[in-house]
Amino acid sequence: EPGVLTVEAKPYSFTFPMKTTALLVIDMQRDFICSGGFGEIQGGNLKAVQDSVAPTKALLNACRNAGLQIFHTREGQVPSLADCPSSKLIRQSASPANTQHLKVIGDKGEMGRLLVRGEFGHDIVDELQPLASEVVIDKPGKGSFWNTPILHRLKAQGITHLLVAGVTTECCFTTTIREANDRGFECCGILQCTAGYNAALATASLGMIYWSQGLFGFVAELQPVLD
Ligand code: TIU
Repeated sequence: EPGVLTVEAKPYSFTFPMKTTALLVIDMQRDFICSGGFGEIQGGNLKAVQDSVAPTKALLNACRNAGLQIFHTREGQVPSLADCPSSKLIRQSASPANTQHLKVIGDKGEMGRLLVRGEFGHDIVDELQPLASEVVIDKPGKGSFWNTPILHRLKAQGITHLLVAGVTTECCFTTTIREANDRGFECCGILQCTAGYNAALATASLGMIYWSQGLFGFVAELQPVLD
């Protein structure tokens, strides 16, 4: 069928119509990837996530060249933190229950206030900056669908299938795939284009996506998708 592609994937090959497939790039923000950002301050190992930038750039270029629609997300709060649920703030704040984190959401870091919209650290890394024609979704939570317009934006464009990239695998990447799967989108995560701060959890998270004949979707390697 013209315009319909099939790539090798787990648990079995992933077939997607180019016209109704979007690339979704999750949270490739300085705060998660650069030193001195939120992720590193929280104890994140940056090497793996930094290594995912170049493959993600290759995927982004290929999808742009193929005319796919591109969606980017950014995790962050409004400056007042009014959209940050206490459950999120408390467990990442300097409370007696938390002796691990020295700085928390909204505190001033080297790249501005951590995970706050409008700050330098909140924005997407230089290599993956969105084009003016691409959609950017600002999300207050880990998933991309809670408290954002992404469902409506995807529906407005007739999107049925998602190629998913971004960080971190164990957090926002898989949360978003689970949310998207429940809303009827066929999702395929791209292995080399996602990474986490905890390798064991990242691997387990990817395994869970395609476990049991694709519980939440598919996982493909980058090269077959580029080909
Ligand atoms: N984007 C994303 O995954 N946000 C996180 O908070 N990740 C962590 O691993 N903490």
